[in-house]
Amino acid sequence: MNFAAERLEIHKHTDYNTRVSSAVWDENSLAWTLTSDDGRRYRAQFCFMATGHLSAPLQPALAGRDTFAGNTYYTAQWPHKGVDFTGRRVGIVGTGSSGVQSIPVIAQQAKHLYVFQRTPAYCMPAGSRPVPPEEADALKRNFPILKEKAKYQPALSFIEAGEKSIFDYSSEEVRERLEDRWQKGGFPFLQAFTDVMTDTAANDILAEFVREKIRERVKDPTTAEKLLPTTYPLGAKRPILDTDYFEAFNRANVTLVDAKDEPIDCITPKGIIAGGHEYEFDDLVFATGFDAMTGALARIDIVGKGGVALKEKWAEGPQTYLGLGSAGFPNLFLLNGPGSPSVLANCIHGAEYQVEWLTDFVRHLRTTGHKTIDVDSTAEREWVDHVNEVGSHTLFVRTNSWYVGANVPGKPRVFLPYVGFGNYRRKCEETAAESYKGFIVA
Ligand code: NA7
Repeated sequence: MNFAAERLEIHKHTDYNTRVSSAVWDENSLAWTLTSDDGRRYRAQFCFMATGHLSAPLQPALAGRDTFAGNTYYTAQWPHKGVDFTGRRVGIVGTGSSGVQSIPVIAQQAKHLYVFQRTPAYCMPAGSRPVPPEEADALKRNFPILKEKAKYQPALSFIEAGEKSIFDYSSEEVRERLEDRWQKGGFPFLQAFTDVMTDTAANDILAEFVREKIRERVKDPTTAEKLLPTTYPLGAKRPILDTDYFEAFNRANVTLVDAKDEPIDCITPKGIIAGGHEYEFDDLVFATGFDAMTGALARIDIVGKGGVALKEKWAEGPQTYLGLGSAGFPNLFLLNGPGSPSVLANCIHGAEYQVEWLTDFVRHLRTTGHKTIDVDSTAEREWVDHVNEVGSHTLFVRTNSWYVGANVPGKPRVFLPYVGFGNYRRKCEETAAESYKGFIVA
């Protein structure tokens, strides 16, 4: 990135242990003052908030949470040296991606593993495998072509997305198509047809396919039944890729504690009481998720023009233009921010596109002799409405998930990402072509 290279002094301040606690805009010097936990202060003309969309871990609101006398681990803050569960009794709360991916691994080591499930998960096989060198070489050679082809794809991904409705195929063709994608593993299964995330009837067909697979994978029919997701559409909570998740429940040392029969009452020094029964263990793992998309920004006191705090401005939900900036917070840019495709697209390539776009914008600012970039509040309001309008046609908004902030008590229910990278890129291109319409350059 040329912009970073031009500003090499940035690297002088690189410190991996620095946690920024506040960022305050100074209207006189037209710069941000950043303060870190250790009291050091930094001045910056521009702030790029690459703070992550799933980087603010949540502690679950469970009675007695901090009374457990054994070791407590959060999947989001896993000890870098690793944890050895050999010979230990372990309890794990949460069966989202982190739980699903930890459970089979912990089960292999632990003496006994108790899995506390509140909502069963739809999982698709990850299909992870060693890639033979010649295949890896071919992929590397083709990478620029694949990247070019993906540019206007809805998820900015290399996946060959289906181009027709599921109802354009016979049931045999649907089955064949799904089975083929299932065997290959990964997200292509979800993208076999155009209407899986917009039409409940289409979604139901894939959801039932996944439930059939769960019934095949889990030997005990009662346990299998408890693991079946039935209360929400497939993909409306973040879809999960698994390796041997359901097979873990075939092991004698794994017990599923399902909230339908045994909701968690509280945590105790010895373990967890669920449905009136106390499950005792040595180690407790929380795989309970994140304050997604806005959590990391909310944990920094960001104060913009006129002393307005970002937290106040976003009290009813995030307001951004293109997910890149928010009116009243000049020269502060969001990467993979709310209101941008972010988590619904390839996040790495999405952020790369935003960095390049913003770099061009900052270069434009400099060449035109200006100092600040702010967002026009009308453009912002229209963009927020557009994000909601597009989201309202999908099944995402009908489900309680972190996509809508439903996993954080008190968080306003707002659909956070923007659906459709292709349209987003076109809108960003138009904006730049029209002298950055919707932004205020001064
Ligand atoms: P997720 O996907 O938010 O999953 C959190 C899990 O924890 C989920 O099963 C929750 O159940 C469960 N949970 C949360 N709080 C509680 C309480 N109080 N009691 C019982 N169970 C609870 O987080 P992950 O870390 O797995 O994954 C986050 C993202 O990282 C993921 O989407 C990928 O994009 C990568 P619930 O479903 O709310 O009933």
